Amino acid sequence: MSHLPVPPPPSGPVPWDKAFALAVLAGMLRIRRMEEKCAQLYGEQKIRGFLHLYIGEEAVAVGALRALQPQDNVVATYREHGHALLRGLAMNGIMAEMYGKREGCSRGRGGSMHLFDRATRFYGGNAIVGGGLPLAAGLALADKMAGRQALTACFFGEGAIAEGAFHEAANLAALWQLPVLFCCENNLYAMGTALARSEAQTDLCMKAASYGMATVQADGMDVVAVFDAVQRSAQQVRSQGRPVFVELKTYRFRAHSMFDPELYRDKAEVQAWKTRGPIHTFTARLKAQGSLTEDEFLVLDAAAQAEVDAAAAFAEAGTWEPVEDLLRDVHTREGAA
Ligand SMILES: Cc1ncc(C[n+]2csc(CCOP(=O)(O)OP(=O)(O)O)c2C)c(N)n1
Repeated sequence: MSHLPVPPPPSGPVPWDKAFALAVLAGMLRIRRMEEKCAQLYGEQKIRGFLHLYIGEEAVAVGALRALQPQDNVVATYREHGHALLRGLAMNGIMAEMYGKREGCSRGRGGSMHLFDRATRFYGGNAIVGGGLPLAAGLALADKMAGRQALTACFFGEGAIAEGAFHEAANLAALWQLPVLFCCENNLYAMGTALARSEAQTDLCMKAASYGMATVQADGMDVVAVFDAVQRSAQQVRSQGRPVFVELKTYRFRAHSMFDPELYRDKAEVQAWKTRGPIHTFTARLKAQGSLTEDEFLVLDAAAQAEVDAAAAFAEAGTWEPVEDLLRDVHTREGAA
C-alpha cells in the first residue's frame, strides 16, 4: 500500500475581518457536526441507503460557496450535504431528506445523494459520477442564451475526470464560451482507486488546459486558499464569459461510504492528513493572531450542535409519504393508475 506524501499544514495569518472569519468557521462546524450526526443516525438505521460523508473536505465547500453569488447555479455530487447547507438549504430539510421523510428538501424521494432546492439554485446532488457536468454546461448555456448574468459552479471528484461526461462538458464549455466554474475536489481516491492507478496523466489541470481553459490549483484543506482561488476564478468567468477549471486538493477523513472497509489506504496516512484538518488548522491560525478565543470557538460549536440536534428531532418527527402520493412526479398521464 503506497503512502502518499502529506504536505505541511496550512499556516500563516488569515487576511479577513473577524466577523467573516467566524462566519467561515461556523460554516465548517455546521457541516462537520451535521455529518457526524448522520453517521450516528446511520448506525441506528434511522438513515438508510447510501451515505457519503464530506468530513475533512469542509474547507472546499465553505471557501468556494462563500465566493459565489446568489444568482449563480450550483451543481454537486453525491458527497453534497455540505454544499447544500452552505448554499442556504435549511438543515431541517436536509436532515428530513436523509430520513426519507416528506418534509425533506426533495420530499423524501431523493435521500442523501439527491438534495435539491430550486429556490437557492442548488441543482443537486447526483448519484452518477460525472453526471452533474453536462447539467452544469446546460445551465450555463441556458443562462448565456437568456442573457442572465450568472455562472454555474460544478463540483465533482477527480474520479469524474476519467468519465466521458467531463470531456464533453469541458469541450463544449470552452468551445461555446459558457460561464462554468469547474471545481474539482481532488481527494486523491475514487472509491478505493488512487489517481495514479487509473490515470496515465495525473496532472488534472493539464487535462483541463488542453480544452483551452484557464486553470488554477489551490490547497483544498485551507479555507483561505480555496476562497481566494474560487473568488479570483469566478471573477474571471464573469468578466470573460468563459469556463475556468479549479483543482482543490483535499482529503476525506472517513471511508468512501458507509459500506467501504477502506483497505486501500493505511491508518497512518489518514492520521497524517488529519494534521491538515481544515477546522483545527484554521482555528489555530485565528487563535494565534488573536482573532478567536477558546470561548468564542465553544459558542460557535455549541450553536452548530444545537442546530443539528434540532434538525434531527425535526426529521424524526417528520411524516412518511402517503400511498396516495405514490405517482406524484412520475411520468404518467394524470389519473392513470
Ligand atoms: C457513472 C458511474 N460509475 C461508477 C459509479 C460508482 N462510483 C460511485 S462513487 C465512485 C468514485 C468517484 O470518485 P471521485 O469522483 O473521485 O469522488 P469522491 O467520491 O472521491 O468524492 C464510483 C466509481 C457511479 N456512481 N457512477
